[in-house]
Amino acid sequence: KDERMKWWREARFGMFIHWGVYAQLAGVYNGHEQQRGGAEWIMNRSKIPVAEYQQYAKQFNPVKFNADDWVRMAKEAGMKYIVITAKHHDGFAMFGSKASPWNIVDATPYGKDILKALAAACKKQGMKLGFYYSQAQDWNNPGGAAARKLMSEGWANPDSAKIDAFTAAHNGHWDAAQETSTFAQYIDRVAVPQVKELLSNYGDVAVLWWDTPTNMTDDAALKLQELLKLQPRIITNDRLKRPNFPGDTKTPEQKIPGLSELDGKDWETCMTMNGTWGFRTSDTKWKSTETLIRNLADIASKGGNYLLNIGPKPDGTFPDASIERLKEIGQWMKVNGEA
Ligand code: FUL
Repeated sequence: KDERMKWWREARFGMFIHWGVYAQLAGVYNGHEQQRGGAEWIMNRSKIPVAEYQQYAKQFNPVKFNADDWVRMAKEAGMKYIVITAKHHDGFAMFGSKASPWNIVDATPYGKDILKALAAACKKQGMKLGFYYSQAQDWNNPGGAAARKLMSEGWANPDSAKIDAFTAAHNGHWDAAQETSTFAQYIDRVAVPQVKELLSNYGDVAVLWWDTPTNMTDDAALKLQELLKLQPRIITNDRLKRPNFPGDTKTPEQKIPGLSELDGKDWETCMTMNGTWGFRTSDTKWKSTETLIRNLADIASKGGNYLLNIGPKPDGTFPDASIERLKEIGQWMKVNGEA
């Protein structure tokens, strides 16, 4: 394990990327600002019906996406690995998938596999690439889980009372289309085959980043964990299923542990640059470069890794404020970072 963990322990700094159809909405649904939560949660927060949400994919056409640029920006900032959302909770696969038509190749005018391009650019530039995969929550593929976030917590459809009651009675779902399969069927038909695709079709995969184990069973977790054998050197986190699937790394979110909280296990703090993981037009509360550098130094001095997030725009480019901060961090790293 030590040999396998070596590069990760030395890396210290990585780029998280949250990108999907939600970038197209950018925190606004039917003219209403999403209330609370990251913009990648808008389908759930605003209780957007499945058929309606899927229409946004028809607008998703990131023609300015350039994988080489992304990897270069990460590299110049001193980052040693990238973890991108292969599929977030909205169930949208950013890769070509035979397991579900709800993917970037089959459902968008763009029609190309983002992960293929990114994997090629990473290989060329010597950058490690990992995949975030929301194994349990999936609001579009039938049978996927949905965390219970009630409409009373924010704006939703005008007939919210009805959906609220439905949501409460249906395990967090708000649309009957979400319930045409069971969770076990969703695991077998979507999650297992997609993780197999991710671990087979993109060369070396450095990290598998599971998230939100809502409704996970041991049976489902074992099936997914088994697939990791396809990439014997892969590193995985502690979010597959709690508490009995600890993985390799702990994942403090938006916070840096104090010295007394450290227990000798490997850890990685993931953090946003503003207040959202997915792109949101109205979120302009950017942390200063100085704050970001202080966070990195604090984390590195305590033996952790810093996974700093970018929420690309729907056209495929990074927000200007993110680019600016990456550049400034890079300048500091040139003088102060380890080689
Ligand atoms: C959370 C998710 O629900 C957020 O959307 C984001 O992906 C964050 C890194 O993990 O649990």
